[in-house]
Amino acid sequence: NGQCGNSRGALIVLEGLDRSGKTSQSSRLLPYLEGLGFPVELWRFPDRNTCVGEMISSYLANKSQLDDQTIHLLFSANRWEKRDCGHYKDKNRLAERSLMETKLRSGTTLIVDRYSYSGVAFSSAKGLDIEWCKAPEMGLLAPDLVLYLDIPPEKAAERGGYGSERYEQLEFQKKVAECYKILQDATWKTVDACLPMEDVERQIRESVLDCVTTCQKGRTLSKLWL
Ligand code: 2DT
Repeated sequence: NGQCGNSRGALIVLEGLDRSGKTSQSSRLLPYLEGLGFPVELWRFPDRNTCVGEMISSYLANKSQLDDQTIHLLFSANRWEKRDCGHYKDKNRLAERSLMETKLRSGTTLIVDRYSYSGVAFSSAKGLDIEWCKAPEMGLLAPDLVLYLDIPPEKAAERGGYGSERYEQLEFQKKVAECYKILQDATWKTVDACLPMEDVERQIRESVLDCVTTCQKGRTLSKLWL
């Protein structure tokens, strides 16, 4: 199971606007991969269960105010704290690998609902410089596959409406969509999120199986934006 560096898990990220179906699709993907016998975990960002995550959650619920730079860095810190492991391999040595990296190298595939692309897209949609937004993400693990659930902002808004959290507004989501477009790279697979759920699911499964197989064969784990 992944000893000697072979057969690592894949880092798979789902991105898209609010109401694009990321959360439904990622929770359907989990039992599918488990059923095929792959070790797999479902993660999401922000992870609201840490101290940093609580600050983010309170900001999103409009219970606290933070300036745009500060909240951006908190979102990023929330990814770094999950990357880092904070425990010791033995008494005298810091673990050499992060929590995320350890999982991947031991063969576990991670399905991640939002990642650095959300971080950059949402903050740069507020007007922050995109390079400034990317900087704190540098050195985090780069996904092997980014599934972008593509939906026109107007369509997303029609889907059961938005909640009451910050950012859940059509005009802002339009800006976020523009910023996402700038971030696309070779690891992205765009899926038409307006298709029926089963069709979206089929496309996702296909790309994910492909990716998991490539990673098992030893695709190099790389770092973001270096
Ligand atoms: P959820 O509704 O998916 O919990 O997202 N966001 C998210 C950012 O602005 N920066 C980030 O780095 C991340 C991960 C997107 C909560 C909101 O937080 C935004 C929607």
